[in-house]
Amino acid sequence: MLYPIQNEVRNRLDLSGIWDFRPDPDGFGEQDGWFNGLEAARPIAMPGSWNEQYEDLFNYLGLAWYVRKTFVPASWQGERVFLRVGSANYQATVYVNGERAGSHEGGHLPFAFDITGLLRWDAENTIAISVENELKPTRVPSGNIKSAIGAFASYPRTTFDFFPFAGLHRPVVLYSVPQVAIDDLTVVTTVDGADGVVRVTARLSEPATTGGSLTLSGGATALRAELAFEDGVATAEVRVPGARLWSDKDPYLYDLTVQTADDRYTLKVGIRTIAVEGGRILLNGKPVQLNGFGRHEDFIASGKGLNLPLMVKDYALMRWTGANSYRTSHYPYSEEEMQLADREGFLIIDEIPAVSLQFDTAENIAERLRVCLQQIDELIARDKNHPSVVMWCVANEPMPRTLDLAGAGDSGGEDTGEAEGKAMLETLLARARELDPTRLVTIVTLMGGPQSWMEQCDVICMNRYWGWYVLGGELDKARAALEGELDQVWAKFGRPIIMTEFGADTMAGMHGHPSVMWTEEYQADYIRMHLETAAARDFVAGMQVWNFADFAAVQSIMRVGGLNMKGVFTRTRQPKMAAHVLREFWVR
Ligand code: GCB
Repeated sequence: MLYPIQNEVRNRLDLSGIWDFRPDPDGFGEQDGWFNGLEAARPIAMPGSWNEQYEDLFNYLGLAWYVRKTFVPASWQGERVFLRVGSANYQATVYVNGERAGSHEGGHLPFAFDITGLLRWDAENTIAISVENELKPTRVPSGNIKSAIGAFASYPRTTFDFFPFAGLHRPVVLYSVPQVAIDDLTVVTTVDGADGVVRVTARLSEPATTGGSLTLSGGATALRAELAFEDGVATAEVRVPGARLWSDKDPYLYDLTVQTADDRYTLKVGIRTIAVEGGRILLNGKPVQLNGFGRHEDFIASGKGLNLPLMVKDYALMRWTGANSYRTSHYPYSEEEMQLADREGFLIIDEIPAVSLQFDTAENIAERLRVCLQQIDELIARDKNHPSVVMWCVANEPMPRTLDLAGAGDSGGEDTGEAEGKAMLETLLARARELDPTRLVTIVTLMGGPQSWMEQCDVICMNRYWGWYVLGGELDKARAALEGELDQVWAKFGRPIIMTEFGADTMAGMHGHPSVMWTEEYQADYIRMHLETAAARDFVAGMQVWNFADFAAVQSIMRVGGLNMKGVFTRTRQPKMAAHVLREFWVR
């Protein structure tokens, strides 16, 4: 799943802009031929969530249609043309000139269909995409589940704590490639003394036996190797003497160009290694701390739609706090985000949309397992060449049927679904490892969940809310509980721990002395307490505050104004006091 690029042999036409739009709550669109054009259409921005663009569509999650017309440049004739959707949440069907081109299930990941045979070269083409985001128990993530546990009795009825934004969230593009194209590239880097070793596997769209080459360039370096394709696959290696390694401090990128008889593709490559040793995470053989955030793709008006100015600003704000890392909680972020992370030197925990997995009935579990495996396959295919991605996360807070919040994961003999959970989670971890043995894999665990679910993780990732959901207002007791749990988990597993979430809801502008819950002072004290606790423990390899910014959640008694307010920045990106605490600890 290569990112579409423009060069001398490949073309790309971005269809972002204002499209025609119409909700289809009764599902008549297909039989009434809405793919040919919409009557009574309203304008909508693509990319963008429809929920934030129209007040009457705020809670609408049913079927809706996007339509626009476009010419395809005549110079593309003779090439293969694809229509690619960056992300459609949740289920989408694409039509070109009235013909069905294909369907895709699952948000946050790209998909493409070969539409060469459906195109008109002498007239405008009608592109239609129907999308729906109904909340269903078998979807990932799930909704409308009766047995959902937790404090999130909410409207809409999600099992997760963020707004279920719907629509075309990332650009729809047309792109063309030569008949025999470079279909896929896998780049693996290792370090040998002062040398970097870059191993490239290239796959063609046809099982051809042919020649090609690769060039790695950067600074004074320009290294070349031959590619001998057999059955459409070739592997070659280049050794880079005195390589400039990629890191969070020096995110140096080389240009890798692969050339075949007809095609050419250029990719940014960072030479780096990632490993675990005892309680440390090693980047290029040296201990590294992952300091930063859990985040969301979320903003006023754009919803979960790609918002490039916001993205650049958020990186600048994260840098201002001294952060060098984040997790793509709770779904894959845009490809543009990952490119920026490579360039800016952020260490990414890359997560599939498996948030709050439930272990209810065997049929539901099996169906979700199928979807999760597809999401792992698609995510790794998309992101495997990003140096910034250091870890795959296959689930956030899988949910046992009952929770032991006061203890550390001993539910007292009840049937928690621990066995079913373990079987499914270990299948997911194994899949990620099999597809990419070069990165770390993990599950982000829930407070009070079974510790046996951590057993196969390279790094133990813990979301903990001591001092908020448990022992709220009692930071001294919370500190003792946190210390006790961290030390116990370290003693048991002997692996690095990242606190992937800890946070306190905070109403910007609310103050208190003494500090009480919801005030800026309380959040600042809470975060300071966590960072001090971590600093005293070498095995804590990362601290990611929940959350970078306030974000849209579902309506419930837990979420003032429908917002989760655990951001250290407000939704409009103004710092709360806690952001300055982060600077004290992280800016070096
Ligand atoms: C969690 C979830 C996250 C929530 C957060 C909270 O554990 O992983 O999605 O938003 O808690 O604020 O409750």
